[in-house]
Amino acid sequence: HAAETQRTDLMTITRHVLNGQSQHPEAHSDFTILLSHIVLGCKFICNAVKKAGLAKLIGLVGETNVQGEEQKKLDVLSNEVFVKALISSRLTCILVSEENEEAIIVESLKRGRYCVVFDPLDGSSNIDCGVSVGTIFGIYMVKDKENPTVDDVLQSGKNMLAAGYCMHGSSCTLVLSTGNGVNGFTLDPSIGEFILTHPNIKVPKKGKIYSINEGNAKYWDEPTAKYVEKCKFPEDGSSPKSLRYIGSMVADVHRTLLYGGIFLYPADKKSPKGKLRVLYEVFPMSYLMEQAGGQGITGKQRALELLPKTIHDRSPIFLGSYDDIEEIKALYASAEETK
Ligand code: P6P
Repeated sequence: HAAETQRTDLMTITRHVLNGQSQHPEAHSDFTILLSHIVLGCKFICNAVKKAGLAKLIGLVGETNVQGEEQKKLDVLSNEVFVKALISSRLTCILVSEENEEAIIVESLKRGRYCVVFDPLDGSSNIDCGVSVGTIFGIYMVKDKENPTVDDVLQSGKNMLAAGYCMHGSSCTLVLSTGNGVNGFTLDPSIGEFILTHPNIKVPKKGKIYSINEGNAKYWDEPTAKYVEKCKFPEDGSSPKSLRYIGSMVADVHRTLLYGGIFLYPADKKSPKGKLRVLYEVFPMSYLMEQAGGQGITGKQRALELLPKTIHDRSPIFLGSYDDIEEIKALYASAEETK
């Protein structure tokens, strides 16, 4: 009987958010409607990514199709769908996308009170070899809906109301936090719904994996170099950590969230401010890590305390298990002291 109850009591993402999981009861319906439009965008992108391989195979992508239309690159298509889904919610007023140089100010008739920052297809260079890619998003409340300006999105990450990502891989998994912990949902394509499969995700306090592009070792600063050395040759005689690096942030972060360990994209001589973007990579992933009991730091400070100066600002980022982050935090702190 219990099994029967379970099967018919599907906890969809919409129900889960409506069940008061959000900290913003006053914004219940608005917030839920906004999230349902984000979910719609994620479903479309998930579907398009699955077809990408086939489309390329039969020569659709990047060439004209039977109607003579130029087939759009997947990241351009994903961006357009995501932007249109958000605007159609009539609940957004400023959108920042990795694909758009300038912030999008929604026309006043369709304006709402939320700002959404997103990367519609992060890691898209990995599509052709079938590596998982992802959609990353964060949500802010606008300061003045009548006069939205770019300052409404140049807020520190601790003001974010919600953040999440959708990983487009063997299955489509959406991981979301609205400020009350982190939950994972898997798309059931047969009914087109995201079903709760990973309730209340907690990142292990310490992990056995470190995740960094070792090809940049020549450019690392001393704290990162020392930390990676400790991972490989632990001084306390414990076994070395394993290296896992996929090169697609959503995939590397998802593994870190579930298995523990640490993901590192430090600043280095090649990228003095780091490579990853503050608003739609560093903030959403740091928000999720903290909500799951882990940490997200830039080396010197808590990542969510950063105040971006421009919408495409970059920052170094270290994400993952609480104790692993404490170790690299100590190395950066002692490097500061000896300056
Ligand atoms: P690198 C993908 O291009 C991306 O933006 C992130 O998804 C990923 O974590 C990072 O860059 C990989 O960068 O320099 O190691 O190839």
